[in-house]
Amino acid sequence: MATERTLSIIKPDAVAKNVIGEIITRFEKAELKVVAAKMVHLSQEQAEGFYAEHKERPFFGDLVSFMTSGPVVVQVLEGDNAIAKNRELMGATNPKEADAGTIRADFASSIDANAVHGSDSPESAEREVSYFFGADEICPR
Ligand code: RTP
Ligand code: MG
Repeated sequence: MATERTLSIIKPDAVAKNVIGEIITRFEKAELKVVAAKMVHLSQEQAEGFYAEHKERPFFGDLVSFMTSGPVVVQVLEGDNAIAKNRELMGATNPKEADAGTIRADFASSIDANAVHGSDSPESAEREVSYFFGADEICPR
């Protein structure tokens, strides 16, 4: 299986609930390694640019205002099949539909405040990792 990198964001609701460590533990137990990490309070411009693919969607304004409502933890996770593995650990976008034991089932409160983001394809992973991190900020392990 191919080693991949994916971008993870622990969203403002999960940071506010003080479950950063519990979420990172899920990644580590699944053999995903943190190879880059930072905490940031996104500006409107950063959040709009990050979610540009959704800019015509009716929920775009709510998404940007939620993502700028407090600090987030942005990380690059590395491991076998990291992109799909992270999406499995996260669970469905709407926590009401997320499988038991997933991060969103356990920590998310709504479809907006849904605890985590994860890249959804190799193309978005590449774009999203370089959106937040320069090559010199990633530490292969
Ligand atoms: P994310 O990008 O944050 O990892 O979430 P996702 O792939 O599971 O979902 P996506 O379709 O990319 O949507 C991005 C975020 O927008 C909010 N959303 N609201 N009200 C709605 O119908 C709706 N649909 C999406 C969610 O907060 C979702 O995480
Ligand atoms: Mg998405």
